[in-house]
Amino acid sequence: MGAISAIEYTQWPEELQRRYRQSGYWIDRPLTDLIQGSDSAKNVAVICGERAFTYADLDRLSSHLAAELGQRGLCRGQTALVQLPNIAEFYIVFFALLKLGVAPVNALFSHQQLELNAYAEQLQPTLVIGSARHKLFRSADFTEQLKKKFPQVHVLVLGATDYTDDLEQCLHSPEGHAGRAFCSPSAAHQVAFFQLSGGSTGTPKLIPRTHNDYYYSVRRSAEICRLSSHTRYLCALPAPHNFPLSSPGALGVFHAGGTVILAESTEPGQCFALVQRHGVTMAALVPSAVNLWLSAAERAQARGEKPLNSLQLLQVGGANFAETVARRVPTVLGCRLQQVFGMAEGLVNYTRLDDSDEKIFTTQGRPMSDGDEVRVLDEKGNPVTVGQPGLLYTRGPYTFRGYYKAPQQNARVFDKEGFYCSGDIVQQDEDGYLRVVGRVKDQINRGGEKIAAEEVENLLLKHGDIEQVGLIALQDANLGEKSCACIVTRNAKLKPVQLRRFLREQGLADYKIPDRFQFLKALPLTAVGKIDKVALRAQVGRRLLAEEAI
Ligand code: OOB
Repeated sequence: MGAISAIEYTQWPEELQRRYRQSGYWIDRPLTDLIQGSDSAKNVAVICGERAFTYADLDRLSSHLAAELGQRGLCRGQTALVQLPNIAEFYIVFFALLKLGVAPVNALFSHQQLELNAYAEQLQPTLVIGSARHKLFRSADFTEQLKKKFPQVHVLVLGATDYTDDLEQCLHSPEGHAGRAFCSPSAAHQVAFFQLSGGSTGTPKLIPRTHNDYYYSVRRSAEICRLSSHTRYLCALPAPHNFPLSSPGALGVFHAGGTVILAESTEPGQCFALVQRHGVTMAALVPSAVNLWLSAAERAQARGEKPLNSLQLLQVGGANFAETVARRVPTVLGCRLQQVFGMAEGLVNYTRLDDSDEKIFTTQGRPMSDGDEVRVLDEKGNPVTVGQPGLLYTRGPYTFRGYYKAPQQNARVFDKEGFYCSGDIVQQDEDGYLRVVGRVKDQINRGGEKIAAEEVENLLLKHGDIEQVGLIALQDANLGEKSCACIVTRNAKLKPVQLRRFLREQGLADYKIPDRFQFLKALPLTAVGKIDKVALRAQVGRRLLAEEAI
């Protein structure tokens, strides 16, 4: 038997806990309730390729897996590292672990060794679940290395490998102990799982999410988006991300008894076919994917096709969404638009379905809950006047109170009253709607995928030829932003291709590899000797303009 103890995390102060319960935000129920409602047992919960899973299937398969894992000694209070693509097993594993009280972190499928190792170091997992579709799990090397570091770890891989147990077998092994008692979910006020932070620091941080806080955000999001058992939701963004998981995402759809249709990516060809085939009513996209959908829809219309006929609502969030593009959504895609400005740390803002066009096209929505406290402050910490830009601070019934085991970072991003500073610069109008107008965090938002500048800079600094490096964002017509590594080198012959290889060899996810390298004689510094990113961006911007003019 493993540890029964609960995972330590920063809790809300008692007074707020009381308030959140009294207001009905926290209902002290586990997230496993989401798939156990008796009304929807026969409804289809997930469609994945040619496979369909009812709620009863999700419940049975996740119980089965939980029992199987329980047999192997996994138990409440332990943690797991999971990496699966957008497939039904993602949800089966998620609920199995919740039933066992084992708290997973669900890594993105694009993550590589470096990210997985960083999560494992922080969590010390007892279980690792991967997919043989990912190169890390196709051979024994990575798991052997994990087992050396964490001798207690069990590894399960989906898809046949010859070196470890198959997840599929665990799901479908004889029903022998499905009815046997196994550990129960962690208490509702305890950690259910960990969300991934986009981050701005050297190592990616983990966000503890409790049953109480997450379940509330799911219920409230489903209500705002008016989900029902007729909702057919396309999950095309990476399933673990907070947007397609809970805003209202797949969990919101499960709460309403609707159907989630899984897509491997947001690529329009594949998605349009799924929308048409399954009568999708709602989808969630990042702005860069919206551009591709708009072009593809126009091409389809020119051919006299209407692939998106069933689509009623398109949610867009994760990165800056240009107003001009927002205005094209209803006319070109023939559906309503909802802007979503959220974060894995908690706070999610939505435009409401019955808002005026102006609000929907020009703002990123308002907080979902009356319990959300939002402050827009200037650099000295004073509130700005309505409509003026300032830093976003927030606390509330589903906004976390601290990254996992990261006291230094927590001291930086929380104020004395427990408000979290998201690093976004926003304007709030008289109705409480927010516009995201900039950010102070050292992060690149590459089509909704967040890159912490410091993480990539630290890796590049390990290269013997590099003296100084600063990673900055460059505007990009397709992705919104791309990353550019500005480098001072002692080797005039150093080439971008060598640096890209150097980063890949360290196991860095592809989306974090700089799109561009700019070699400079020196980097501008601030008065305290840090790299002046504002000046650097301006300098590189001027240079690129000059190059284009040639
Ligand atoms: C979502 O979550 P994360 O954790 O990947 O990223 C959060 C950050 C925000 O702090 C902000 O910088 C940016 O992403 N962001 C937006 C935005 N939505 C997120 N920037 C401009 N406009 C927006 N609409 O990205 C996320 C989580 C839940 C729902 C939606 C998005």
